[in-house]
Amino acid sequence: MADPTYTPPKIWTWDKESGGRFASINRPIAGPTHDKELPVGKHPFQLYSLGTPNGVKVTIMFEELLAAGFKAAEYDAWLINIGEGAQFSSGFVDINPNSKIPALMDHSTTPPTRLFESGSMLLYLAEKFGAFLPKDHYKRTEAINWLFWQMGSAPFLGGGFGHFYAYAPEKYEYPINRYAMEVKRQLDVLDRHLKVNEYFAGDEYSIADMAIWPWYGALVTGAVYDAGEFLQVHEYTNVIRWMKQVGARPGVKRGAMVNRTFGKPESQLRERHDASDFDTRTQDKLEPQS
Ligand SMILES: N[C@@H](CCC(=O)N[C@@H](CS)C(=O)NCC(=O)O)C(=O)O
Repeated sequence: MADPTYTPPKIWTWDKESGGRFASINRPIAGPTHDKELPVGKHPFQLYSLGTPNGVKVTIMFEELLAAGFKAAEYDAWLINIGEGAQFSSGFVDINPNSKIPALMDHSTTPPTRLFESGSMLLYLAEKFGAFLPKDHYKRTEAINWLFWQMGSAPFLGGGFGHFYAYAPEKYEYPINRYAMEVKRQLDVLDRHLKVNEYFAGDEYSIADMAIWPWYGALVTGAVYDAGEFLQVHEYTNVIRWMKQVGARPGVKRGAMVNRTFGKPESQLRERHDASDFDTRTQDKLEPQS
């Protein structure tokens, strides 16, 4: 049991055995740990990712673009296993110096363009294809407001609440209280907005919905950190209405399957290199149960 009244030493030192779910991959230094080139497939976009909420934002955007008829949005989605440290390969760090999924290359430009940070990818793709970002000045600004809200807020949900409630080796009241309060405040922010707006940018579905849905949509289902009862997520009825509405979109359903390594085998398309992979390469087809 760690000392609950820990007094920080004068100089912080790295405790490699600190415990917690991601202790083995967390380091206080950046840069690659090993040399490895990343594979490059046949499509203009090469995504290196995993089916976590941050990864799913981008696969939803690609599937929505393809569903809307933008054939130039074809992409290969390669699996990056962050539990095994694949985000620290030299090839990955060349794209994302921050060593976090998702990382994306656009090979349709000369030279190719690197992208890191899921919000940057959503904005880049929306501008490139002229889609899912309203044209109207006020709605466009509102979509970008909420896109940046998500980027700034989700770390309190994941890195704050999720870390201390679900992943830390021991439970402490102070950080769990602090972050439960913040996450409930965030849910109330969303709930009040969605009470008077169909989507985040008003009546237009946009990249803001794609950014927020994988985190806060999942949270109100109770699936995230198994915290539905603790946070009383059923109270946020407007978020639940929006979560169901967005979740019913075919592009969202497909995007949520890509690079997914957990859940029902038929919901996992661990790598996507062709649209037909949804029919032929889900985990139930690749590894049929006997
Ligand atoms: N702000 C980043 C967050 C990305 C992020 O936190 N990715 C996590 C998985 S959800 C990751 O790759 N973690 C691996 C690590 O921290 O080593 C984004 O939205 O792209």
